[in-house]
Amino acid sequence: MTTSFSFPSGFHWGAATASYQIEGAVRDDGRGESIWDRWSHIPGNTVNGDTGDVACDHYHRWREDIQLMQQLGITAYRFSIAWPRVIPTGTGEVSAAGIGFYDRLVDALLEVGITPFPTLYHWDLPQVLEDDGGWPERRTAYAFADYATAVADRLGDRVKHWWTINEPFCVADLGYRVGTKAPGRHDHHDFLAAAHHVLLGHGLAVTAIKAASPDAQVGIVANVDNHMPRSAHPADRRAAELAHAIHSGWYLDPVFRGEYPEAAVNHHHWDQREVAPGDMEIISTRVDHHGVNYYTRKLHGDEGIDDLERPAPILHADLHRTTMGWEVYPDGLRELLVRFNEEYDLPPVYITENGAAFPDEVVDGAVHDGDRRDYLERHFSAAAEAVAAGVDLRGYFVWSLMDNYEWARGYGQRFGLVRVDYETQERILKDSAHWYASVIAAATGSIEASEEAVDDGGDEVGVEGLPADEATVEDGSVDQGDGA
Ligand code: IFM
Repeated sequence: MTTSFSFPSGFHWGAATASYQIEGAVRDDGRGESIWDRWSHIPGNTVNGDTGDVACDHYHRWREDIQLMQQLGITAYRFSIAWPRVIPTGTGEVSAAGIGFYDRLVDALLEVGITPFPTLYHWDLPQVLEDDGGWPERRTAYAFADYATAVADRLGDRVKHWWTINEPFCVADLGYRVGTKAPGRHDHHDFLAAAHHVLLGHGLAVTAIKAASPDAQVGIVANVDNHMPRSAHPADRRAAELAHAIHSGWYLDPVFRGEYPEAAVNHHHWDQREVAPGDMEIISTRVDHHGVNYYTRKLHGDEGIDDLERPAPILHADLHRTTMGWEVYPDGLRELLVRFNEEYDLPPVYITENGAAFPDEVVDGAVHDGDRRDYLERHFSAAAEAVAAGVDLRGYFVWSLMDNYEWARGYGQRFGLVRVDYETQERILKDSAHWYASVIAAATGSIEASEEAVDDGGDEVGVEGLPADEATVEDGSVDQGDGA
């Protein structure tokens, strides 16, 4: 089987990580405590009591990790900046050592031609701010904007692509209502307030970053499952639409329309008391790009509301799933991208995360993860179909560059293109990494063009298995400049 997919010239081929999931070194160089340091150390909160204390030790091994990126040939790297490393006390003084780490990382990436796409907040709130009320407090949004200014002041001369918040749903809903992520609260009103203030912080940060770096491109990253009805029956469709409004619309409508979705507001019985005059204008400050994290779909029928107060998803035993329990459903990516493109006035879009955890094994020093390669290949194809349908997709970041700390699920879930042995910190490129390298090489013209390719105005990549020299590319002279 040969799968082909076509993306525009200048497409960013990337991989993604997040600070707490890879850095370790939680007490080095004056880093402050984060909510994940605190919460993951409470017995019972995480599988095996796993914490991010050491993780992939990336704080000390970042040079080696950049070499891995070079082996993959990625042209862009999405990482996150740890707020408690940069401002250990949450507000106020910037740590020279903390910002220095990211300063060196950015320089080293640029030196080897990898475009940095940092995220300012991937869940590691300084604990001191949580002790002061956390995201349910309005002042946290302003503290976030000040932190954004501090980082953009120092890195904005070189970093031109920014993400404010990663997955506001997880921050607010899972962190403050469901309680399965730090800080682990179970309070409906705290969730509503946190969700609004996270979005307010995003809007404030867009302006703050641009004030420090006027040519910066800034956006937010939302996690979006495809919530689908089991059938065309109106009750099934209503359940799926409500789930979509609660999970996705709640965070996207304010950013792209300046309002919350009515069905979800009614569902959550929110009186919107936190919404001050002018907030929705701040939240809907025009963004320059938009990040989509897609992993799976959820099927809904008229099964009522689950114990998390959401339309209950239908569980099928016979579906192909990852070890996270998530169904593999590539069409959902195309469908969602096309839907968002129709419903919102979208700026250029990036897939900021997509990938899969599978039960990898090391056999004679190799990891033959055909399931991950297949997952990625099918999702690349689905994304390319969305491009053909008119979506302005500018890049794709595979989650994740390497195996890492999967939050409350600990180290058992392996999402990486690169295998990490947590005892020795040895890294091994999995088969999927070699395959991805061949895709990138074909798409970026670093290997020879072939007559098999199709001229459709993009970079048509046809890749069949390994090694890299089987890949083909239409246009050998791909512009690797900043297409976004
Ligand atoms: O590991 C996470 C990441 O931090 C946020 N998006 C989903 C990934 C897989 O669960």
